Amino acid sequence: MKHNTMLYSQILSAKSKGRKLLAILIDPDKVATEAVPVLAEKINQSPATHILVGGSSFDGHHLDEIIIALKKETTLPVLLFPGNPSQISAEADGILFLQLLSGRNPDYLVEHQIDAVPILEKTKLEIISTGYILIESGAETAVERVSKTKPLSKTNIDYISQTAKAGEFIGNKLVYLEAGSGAKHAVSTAIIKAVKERILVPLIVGGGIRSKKQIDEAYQAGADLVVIGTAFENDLNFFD
Ligand code: 1GP
Repeated sequence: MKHNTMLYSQILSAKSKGRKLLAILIDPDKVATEAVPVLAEKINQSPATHILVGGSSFDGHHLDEIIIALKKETTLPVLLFPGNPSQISAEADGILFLQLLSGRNPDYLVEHQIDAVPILEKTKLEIISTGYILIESGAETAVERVSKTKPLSKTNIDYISQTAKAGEFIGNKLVYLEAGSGAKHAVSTAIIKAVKERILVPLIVGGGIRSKKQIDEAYQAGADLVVIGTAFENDLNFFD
């Protein structure tokens, strides 16, 4: 099956025009299908440009239903943000095909990716190779627990940007700096700046961002796309 290709071009075009992107993350473990219409209405009223769907330990059980329900109510592109290969749905538009570059667990560097191939080959999902870098954020996060990997030290900024650049050299089309969902501290602007200066591909930043001010600071520092999960989950009027 031929895979879609439009979403990445749109991200590149937004980056070249300096148009900042915003993704709302939906963790299907925390959302019932019946709740989607209200959620989607709020998403439509927000400045979001993308919807990410996924979670660290979700088993994929009602993923298709959630995405079908979302697509009924909103025209925003839906990108999978999977914690494992069971979180693949042909109903989405694309997938962040993640490689956990900060960790040294082969499952999350290559094994899950190989397992995902036969599933992805049956879909048209746009596959966007994404270097995923977990940064220390003050407490253990679900990504750390589930992947059994350590985040990168937030003080070794040069090593973080070196890791991001390695992702780009490997062929990652996006780099995602992740503090972890509900993180105590978001990725610092110093880290975002250093990574931005070193890479050419678009930069995603997420984890622990709780205010509009923090979103703006991440953009100012160089994030092309900011991800908001918990703050919106806790307050559907977050963007009002
Ligand atoms: C998590 O980066 C995302 O993978 C979003 O994090 O839930 O803290 O917004 P929050």
